[in-house]
Amino acid sequence: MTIHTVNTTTFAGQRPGTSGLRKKVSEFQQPAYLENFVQSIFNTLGDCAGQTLVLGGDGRYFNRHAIQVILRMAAAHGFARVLVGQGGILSTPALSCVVRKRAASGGIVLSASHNPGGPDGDFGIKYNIANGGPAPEKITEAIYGQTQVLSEYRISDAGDLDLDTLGRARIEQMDVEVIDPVADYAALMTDLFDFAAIKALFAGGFTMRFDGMHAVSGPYAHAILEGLLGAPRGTVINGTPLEDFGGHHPDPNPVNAAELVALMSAPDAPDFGAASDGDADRNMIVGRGIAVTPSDSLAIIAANAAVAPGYRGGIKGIARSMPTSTAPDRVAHALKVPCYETPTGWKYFGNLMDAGMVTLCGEESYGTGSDHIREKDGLWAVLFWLNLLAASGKSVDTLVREHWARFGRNYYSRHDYEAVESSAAEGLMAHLREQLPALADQVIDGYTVDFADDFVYKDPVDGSIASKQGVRIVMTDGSRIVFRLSGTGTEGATIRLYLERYERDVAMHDIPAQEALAGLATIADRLAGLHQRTGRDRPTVTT
Ligand code: VG1
Ligand code: CO
Repeated sequence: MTIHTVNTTTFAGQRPGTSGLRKKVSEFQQPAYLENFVQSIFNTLGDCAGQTLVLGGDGRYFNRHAIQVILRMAAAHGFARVLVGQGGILSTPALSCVVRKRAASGGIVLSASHNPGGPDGDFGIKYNIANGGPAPEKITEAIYGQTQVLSEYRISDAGDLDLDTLGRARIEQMDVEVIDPVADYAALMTDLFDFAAIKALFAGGFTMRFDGMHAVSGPYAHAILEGLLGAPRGTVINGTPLEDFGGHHPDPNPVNAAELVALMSAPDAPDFGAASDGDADRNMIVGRGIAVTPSDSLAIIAANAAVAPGYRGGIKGIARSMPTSTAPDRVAHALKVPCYETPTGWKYFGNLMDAGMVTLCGEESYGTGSDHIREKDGLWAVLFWLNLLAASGKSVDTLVREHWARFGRNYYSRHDYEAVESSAAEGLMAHLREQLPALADQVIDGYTVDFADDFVYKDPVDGSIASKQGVRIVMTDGSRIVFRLSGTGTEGATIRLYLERYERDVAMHDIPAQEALAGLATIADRLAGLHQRTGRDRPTVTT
């Protein structure tokens, strides 16, 4: 085995987005593309002598190849040890868990999460720091800086490692340990939730479907739901990870998981339905005839946190991304704990959790989690709901309705305009920004604008500033219109429009969401010139 220094030239566009670098597989397959980015991570980290790295991914196409390359480069960079998930598999939350439990210096997650996989799909890579969470912007920007200047990378010429057999091996001076991807994570879940109560629930005939969407959550769901909790076999569907996710979009929402939603509306629907995304950090919660919005799910978890043993002592605070509905704010107010509003992306929650300022975090994009790790966690949210269902004896529908009756309902929807021409999307955002100073106090279709701005976040822990995080138009009754551009897409630009309207009156809690939000959607279109600028007469995806 020899370590080689290979000359390389830079690639444009290797700037990490909302959650790491995501590109078409074909772009990653260019010679040195992956190597350059990995070397840029290592250059940013500096000397790694004596350190442990955790490595794994969601099993999509290119995952195995990337693992082998990164192992050879880590050996050349002087890491003492790499822990790699068996088969190259580690869900994003499991990787976060392993980094923390094994006191590693960081981890590399290989995933493009909810983006499609396969040779024509997407691939992604992300660095997580020692707290187990995504690297903050100052690190991702430093990595990007390296991608623009590096001229060589270092790699061992060692052969491929057997990733499928648990055990230890060596590459150069570096130890490699192939670990069970599920064990550490499953043990953590048993600490947090009342497994005995959930087990009794299943033993009593409670029925559930968990849709793994042929992504990485399958092995975790099989082991925990059907294994430890005794749910009947068949509870987990699409539970075998496939390199192309069976050709589906591993993005759990009522559009992509339409089959599950249909099943949950059928006369013989199971009691509970759930789904998870490509890398198992997102969750969708469905009851009989009702899909719970992620914002409501966070609020309901917060209001009932004490039912789970891991949260019996209460929660310290909540954080939500800015576009997420304000439903959790009302719960925080009632619990007399703070609620923080952060930019989109889990990396902004890390400091708040590390400082002990918040326990629960969530995003409208089907991401929910807590300070048990530093990533959002799909199965964690599902287990929380199971714990709540077991403890309350109530249905999902009843729990949601009782929550609305107590706190009011935040009608909420996101409209995505995908693969719009980039210049049209930039033009739309610029046009909105120009109007912001003049919007306050204007009365539009019966709504009075309270304030309108481009969201700026000042991290209360380290004082760092993130600006241009989304245009928001907030009405005096709390209704909101938010526009931002996606930072995870790989084709053109994706415009996200988020709509929210608060309704206190229980008699008004049964309006279909799109109907309740139609007035705000019309205002949004008029202000942004959405349809005219994009040439689209409706969103690509409405959730
Ligand atoms: C989207 C979501 C955001 C989430 C991010 C990563 O980002 O809106 O809330 O944190 O995906 O999720 P964007 O920039 O496309 O809106 V995951 O599960 O893809 O890692
Ligand atoms: Co994900």
